[in-house]
Parts: sequence; C-alpha cells; structure tokens
Amino acid sequence: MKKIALVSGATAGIGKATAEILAKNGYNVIITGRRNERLLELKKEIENSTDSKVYTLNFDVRDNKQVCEAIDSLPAEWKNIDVLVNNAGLASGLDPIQSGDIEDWEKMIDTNVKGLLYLTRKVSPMMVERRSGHIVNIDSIAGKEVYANGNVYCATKHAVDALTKGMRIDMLPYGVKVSQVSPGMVNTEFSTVRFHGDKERADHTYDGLTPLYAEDIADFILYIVTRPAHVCINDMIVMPAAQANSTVNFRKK
Ligand code: NDP
Ligand code: 8X3
Repeated sequence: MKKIALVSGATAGIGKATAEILAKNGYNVIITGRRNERLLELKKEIENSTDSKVYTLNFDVRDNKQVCEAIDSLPAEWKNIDVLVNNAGLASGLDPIQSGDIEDWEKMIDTNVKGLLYLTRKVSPMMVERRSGHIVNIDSIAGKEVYANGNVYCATKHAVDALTKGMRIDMLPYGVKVSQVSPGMVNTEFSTVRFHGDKERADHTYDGLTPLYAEDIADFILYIVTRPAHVCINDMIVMPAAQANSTVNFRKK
C-alpha cells in the first residue's frame, strides 16, 4: 500500500514541486491550497504521469474551521496521513517596522504561524494514535537570521524554527519524526506575492545570481522523508551557491 503525504500550499512553488516528486516516488498525495483550479490541474497532471492518486482539499490555512472541516472530509482510505509537509506560507511587504502595514503582518502571522499550527493540531493526533508519521515544516534562512525590513516575516519564520524544535520533543515518545528545511532564496511566486503582485520588482530579487528552484527543495524533502526509520534529519539549511547568508550575496554585474 502506498504511503500518503499531505502537502499544504501545493498550488505553486515548493509545495507543487514537492507533491510532484513525492507522487513520482510512490506516495499518494493530498494537495491543498486556496486556488482550486490549480489543484485540479495538478491532480490531472500527476495522475496522468504517475501511478499515484491525488486528493484535493481547497481551504485557507488561516481559518481553523476550514482546516478541521477539510481534514474531517477525507475519505477513510485517505485518513492515514504518513507525511505532513507544512509548506503554505508567504511574505507580504518589505517595509521598516515604523511604516509596516498591519494587514501584511496579520496575513503573515495568520498563515505562517497559526495556519501551520491549525493543520498540525488536526493531523498530528492521528499520527500519535498510529505511533508513526513525519512532519516536515518549511522554515527559511529568515528563521535563523534577520535582515532589513524583514522584521515580521523573519519573526514568523523564527516561530516556525521554535515550533519545529518544540514539536519534535512532544512527538518523540510516539515515534513521529519532525524535521524542517530552511532555504535561502528560491525562485517561486514568493517574491511576486511579497511585492503584492509586482512581478517586475520581484524578478530583480534574483538579478545577477542563480537562485534555488522549487525542485531543489522538493528533492531535499523527498530525501528527508525517505531516511530509514531510525534516522531523523532535524534541519537542513540550503542556500544558493551565490548566497552566503540572509544579507551577503554575490551578484555578477
Ligand atoms: P509560492 O508563493 O510559490 O507558494 C506559496 C503556496 O502557499 C501557494 O501554494 C499558496 O497557495 C499557499 N498559501 C499561501 N497562503 C495560503 C493560505 N492562506 N491558505 C492556504 N494556502 C496558502 O511560495 P514558495 O513556494 O516559495 O513558498 C512556500 C514556503 O516556502 C513558504 O512557507 C515560504 O515562507 C517558504 N520559503 C520560501 C523561500 C523562497 O525564497 N521562495 C525561501 C525560504 C522559505 P494559494 O495561494 O493557492 O492558497
Ligand atoms: C524566504 C527567503 O531571504 O527572502 O524565506 O527571507 S528570504
């Protein structure tokens, strides 16, 4: 019987690439996100190109009622989730604290911290009951370091870093592994979302350097979840070769 992985935020970027690579490697996948047409497209694409099955759940991770109803609606054969990838997340805005937009802050805190918590709270008891499972949180280099104007986004990712560590302790007696990946710059829709749809500004983020791609991160997630039962990768910090840390990049002129 195939294992089941639930990937939050699978309509784009890292989540989409993760659903694709897990399906190619023998997982049935539950894909989630707010843009239902993209979920349906991805389901078609995966089911046409692999022998894995896809189940779509269309909800907003910021709404605990929607999260609970979505997970409760899973048919019995989809309920035994082996892997939960807490990937849905975003940056919104890049402003100094004194002029930051409160709506941007709430969006980031509600998605990156509370959304991750809601989904974990709903799925982890089933893993605990079965004494098996693996949760992979998508953190960031922004969860390790802080950069100018990154204030609230960095705070949410520092929270993810703390939650991964705390969850690992809580899950330990039940054989549920908790890991995270902490990437530097990955070229996805992330920067376009951060700059409120300004794609041209977003594209400049990667001027003069080769960023990571969603497929690079998906590959690490596959590696993490396919280690032997006695091995847990706690954290993987992954950067583009041209990025030393949050603030130091090498850009070709
Ligand atoms: P994308 O913008 O390409 O994808 C983000 C995904 O999250 C989309 O599928 C989106 O789906 C989903 N999402 C956002 N908000 C919600 C919500 N409220 N409810 C449900 N789903 C939501 O960005 P990335 O792939 O880059 O981002 C994925 C994760 O990786 C994030 O947690 C991000 O912080 C992290 N990360 C990204 C880095 C980067 O440089 N790109 C580096 C380090 C970490 P939809 O809009 O359809 O709901
Ligand atoms: C995304 C990476 O450096 O833009 O988490 O914060 S960064």
